[in-house]
Amino acid sequence: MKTKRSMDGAYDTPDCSNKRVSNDDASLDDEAQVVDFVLQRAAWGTHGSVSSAGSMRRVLMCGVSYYWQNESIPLEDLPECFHAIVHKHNITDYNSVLCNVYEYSRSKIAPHCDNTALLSPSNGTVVSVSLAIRVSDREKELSTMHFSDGSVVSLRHGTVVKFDAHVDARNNRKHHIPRTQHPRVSLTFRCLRK
Ligand SMILES: O=C(O)CCC(=O)C(=O)O
Ligand SMILES: [Mn+2]
Repeated sequence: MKTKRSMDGAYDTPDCSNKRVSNDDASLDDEAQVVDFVLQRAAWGTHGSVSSAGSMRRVLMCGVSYYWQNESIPLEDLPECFHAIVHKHNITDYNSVLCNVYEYSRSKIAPHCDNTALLSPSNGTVVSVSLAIRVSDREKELSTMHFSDGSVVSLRHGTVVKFDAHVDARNNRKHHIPRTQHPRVSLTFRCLRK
């Protein structure tokens, strides 16, 4: 994978170059298997001339496509480990999973409201599950999520953030992730209009 030149011309140092936590898939727990699955398939997101490379974040789209035009993996083709995580966190009523890979210290997401035009009008719930890419980072703060009302959520392995994107859009409450302390994957579940 290519690294990106920063404004001053220096290369950003990868915190994680697609590190597998083990070479033996059978020995991985469900979360490590999901991380591995996402790392192997994620790519820069493209939306017209917009690329997620600008924020050093790869994406993997599953189910109904949300925003990014990348090819999407049908939900029924996801491995059992995905469903185990969904079950563990009791996540229901979704038809779209956008996986974000924050593998560089500069990996981030700029302040935004989610694209509510794409969401089901009657269900604006967004659920984000954080996973540490490295098993050795599971006890650490991986990153922080900031909301424009001043609230800050510490993102750790297993942290679930839930918000209603319709309510947030009405209140112009934006969220952003300024930087990555330790490589993280987020699984973001949405119910999109069909
Ligand atoms: O990575 C996260 O936890 C949130 C990602 C996000 O805000 C988004 O995909 O719109
Ligand atoms: Mn968002």
